[in-house]
Amino acid sequence: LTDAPTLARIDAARDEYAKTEFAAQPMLACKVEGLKPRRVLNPATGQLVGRVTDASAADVDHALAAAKPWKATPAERAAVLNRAADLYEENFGPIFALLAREAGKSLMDAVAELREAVDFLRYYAARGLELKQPPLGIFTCISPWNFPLAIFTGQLSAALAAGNAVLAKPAEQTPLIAAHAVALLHKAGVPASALQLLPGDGATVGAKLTSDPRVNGVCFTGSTDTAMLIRKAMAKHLAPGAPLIAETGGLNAMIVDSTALPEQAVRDIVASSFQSAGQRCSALRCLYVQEDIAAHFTDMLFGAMEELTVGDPWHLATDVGPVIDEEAEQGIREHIEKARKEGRLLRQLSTPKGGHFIAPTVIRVKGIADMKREIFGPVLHVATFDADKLPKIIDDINATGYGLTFGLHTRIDNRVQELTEALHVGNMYVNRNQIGAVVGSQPFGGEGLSGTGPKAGGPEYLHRFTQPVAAGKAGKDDAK
Ligand code: TXE
Repeated sequence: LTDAPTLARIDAARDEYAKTEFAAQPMLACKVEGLKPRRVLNPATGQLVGRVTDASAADVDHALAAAKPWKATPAERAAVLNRAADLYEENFGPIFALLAREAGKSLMDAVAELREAVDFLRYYAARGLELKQPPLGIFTCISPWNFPLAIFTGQLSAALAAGNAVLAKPAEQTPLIAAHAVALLHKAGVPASALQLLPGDGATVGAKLTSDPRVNGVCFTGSTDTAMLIRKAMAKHLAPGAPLIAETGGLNAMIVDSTALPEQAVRDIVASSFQSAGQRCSALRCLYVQEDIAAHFTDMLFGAMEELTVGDPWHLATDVGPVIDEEAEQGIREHIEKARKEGRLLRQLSTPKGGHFIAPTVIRVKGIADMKREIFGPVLHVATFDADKLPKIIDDINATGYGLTFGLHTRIDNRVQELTEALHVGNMYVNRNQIGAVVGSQPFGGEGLSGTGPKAGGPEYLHRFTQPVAAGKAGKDDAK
């Protein structure tokens, strides 16, 4: 990341886009009505980033009527998506500024996210050339705010590469970056009827886009609760077998045993729990440290935490930015306060004033079974274990019902094998941080309450956006 040319581009973008006022509105293949514009604020400073006009109920209806699958050869579609990838790269400045100012991304996270979005465009463009089946028709893509460019782009580029028409609904918190991305995709040559943007509320715009019988499939990333609502709505209103491709939450654990290299494990834990202010579905939530090294190890961890800088991500020195909004901040604060009252708060850094900041925090738990829900912020829960209790820990992790990521720091070969076989998780990371995915080579996705599969950025993914080969098989994977 921190090579000289990238830093020079970051500097130029900061000079040019520090105060730019961005705008977003429904981008439809027909007349737009829209609601009254609302303000989008920077979660680190409370300052205005831009204004968005959300889609009205009539806009949603018109968009559904105007949507048309993308009539082009696979080679033509691939060329357009590759051109869009070039345009994303050329637009580093505004994209970077929007990721930092609208989504509160640190500079490092913003650069990595742009890279991932570009990778998705190029990867699905290439995979689309291999598809034998026709598109399903109209796909609704509903995305979250925590990767407002990468997940948004990943979903729609997969649906488009397969030839579908896309109705994209970005998260309420991050419509500006979504509008910027759609403008670039249109400029690259995606027809307006194949890609329409419908910013707006989940409960109205999102609900309509997942319960209208004209929709043939839904791609969703967000909370497990919302995925359940969508599944119910689809079962009631959409044609039988319409796929739901869902990527949801996680309750992710890591085990550090006494053979681990402590410096490396500490560095990886800090990144896994606190990078992106813990707002990653892959983030580490519950750490198990082997009892005989626990005292020394947690001291090292607290020492490493002290080096983190919490603040406005606009500055290169910032490691941990804000959480996304007031509601997120309050929910996490309540969780921390409860732990404080119960005497389980082990460490918390000091919190800067002004924005929606939560300072990195460590809370003691007996085990993952104490955690009832995903705490989507920079809060790490720590438990200790004796080696003979490993089978119980495995059972507890599996019993959460989630199955997204798992981290392991060990130098015992058998242990890797044993845990790989025993744990129901989508992505397991050994002796490294528990972060993310690499499009094409390390696909990402979970099991159980964490998602339906197939993994994003992997070879199977695009097939779910096409008509199934054998009638009657579709929908089998959606029964979760
Ligand atoms: O999610 P929602 P929120 C988890 C995380 C976080 C929690 C709540 O634990 O604290 O979810 O976040 C749209 N029909 N993750 O409230 O509500 C909504 O408008 C159709 C993990 O942001 O699921 C947005 O576009 N759509 C996660 C999208 O769903 C609806 C990332 C996600 O919002 C809808 C985000 C409805 N009825 C949150 N209701 C991850 N996997 O990384 C809402 N939406």
